[in-house]
Amino acid sequence: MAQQIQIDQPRLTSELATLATFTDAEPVSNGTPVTRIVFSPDDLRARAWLKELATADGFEVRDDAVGNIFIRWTGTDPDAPAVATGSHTDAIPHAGMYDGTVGVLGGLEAMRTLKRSGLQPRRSIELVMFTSEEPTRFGIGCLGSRLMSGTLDPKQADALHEANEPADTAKTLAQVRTAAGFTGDLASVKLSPNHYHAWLELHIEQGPLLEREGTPIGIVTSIAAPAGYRFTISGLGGHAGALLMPDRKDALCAAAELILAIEKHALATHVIDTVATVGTCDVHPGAVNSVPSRVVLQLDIRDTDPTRRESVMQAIRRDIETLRQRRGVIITEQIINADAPAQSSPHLVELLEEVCATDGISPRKMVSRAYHDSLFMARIAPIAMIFIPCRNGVSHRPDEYATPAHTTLGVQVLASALAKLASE
Ligand code: HGY
Ligand code: MN
Ligand code: MN
Repeated sequence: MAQQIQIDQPRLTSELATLATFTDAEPVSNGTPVTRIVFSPDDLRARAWLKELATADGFEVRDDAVGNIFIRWTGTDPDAPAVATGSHTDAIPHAGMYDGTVGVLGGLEAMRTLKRSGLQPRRSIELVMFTSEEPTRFGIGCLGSRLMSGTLDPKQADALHEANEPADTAKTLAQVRTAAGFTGDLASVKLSPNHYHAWLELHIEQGPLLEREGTPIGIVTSIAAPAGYRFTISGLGGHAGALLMPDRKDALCAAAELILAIEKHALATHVIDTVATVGTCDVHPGAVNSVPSRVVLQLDIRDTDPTRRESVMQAIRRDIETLRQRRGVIITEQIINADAPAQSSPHLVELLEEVCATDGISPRKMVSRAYHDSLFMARIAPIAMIFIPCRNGVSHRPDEYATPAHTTLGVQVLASALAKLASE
């Protein structure tokens, strides 16, 4: 199959660049910054553009009640469970232009290439663009794939509030999605476990290993398990001049100790797979001459082993108890998500190895420390992921970069694998 697969690299590169223009991020000198928050005007423009491309290619296009987009090439056996691929096009603030988009536009290019090659797939091949893979707007990632796989209750999802807006003005997912035109019942998003025959996702590695080892293709064998928590630290506010130090219950000082305790306990496992990040810190009232009375921290903690991840949380909770007593502050914990890791299908891993061998590629098997929609698609289908290198392992930054050659090779492997799976 490989010899007939001619990926249109110039078109793919140009479409990635066009998709990157759907952003309101300020230009910078060292890269292409992209901010594309779910259901923002830029996100809606990107969705419309993608649908136009797919329609022009003669594929069937639909979206579901939460805005997941499905681009389908119907096979000769239309009732057989389809082979699916895809990723996301939403982007966190000041991110890069390759995270997710390589899997969406690469998937589209793989389907076009197979169609151009004259393939008549038995199984339909379907490209999915997921809604809200990033947690930016509603505080939890993978909204579209969680609902699709039945791992998020539809009513709970609709009641999610915008995580970074003041409580009294934050909109719910229900309000935002219906305003964007997605008015269906979220319960209809869920797919049955045998809806897809197989699921593949092409993505940049978002780490340094492939580039460091000079390997052009990674085959993901497992996806680390992410968990998210919100800590609210409540102390005693007051005048920065008049409130004397011994009388203070400074919420931000307590938060600072908690952040360092989180780092300490993540490092204490001495296992490279344990990672913990406090990515947001909201200080109230946030005035230079006012002692912080309340701080809200969001913790992102991940591990390939959920038991080890939980042991880190237990150690953090012990330090929280000490902090409460010593500083006289109140610290509450709210769980946002605590997901299980996902294992790739051995059959799909082997199939990707065969495709790489045929194409003369020596791939590397690896763990994905970033989460992806594949983490949840694993609940309803056999999965595997294809990684391509990204420069210096950088991601979620404007200088995120994948070369056209690596991107094209990733799409070529994806196209060959889709063709094989569609004839199974
Ligand atoms: O955070 C992640 O792992 C993904 O990029 N949303
Ligand atoms: Mn991301
Ligand atoms: Mn991603």
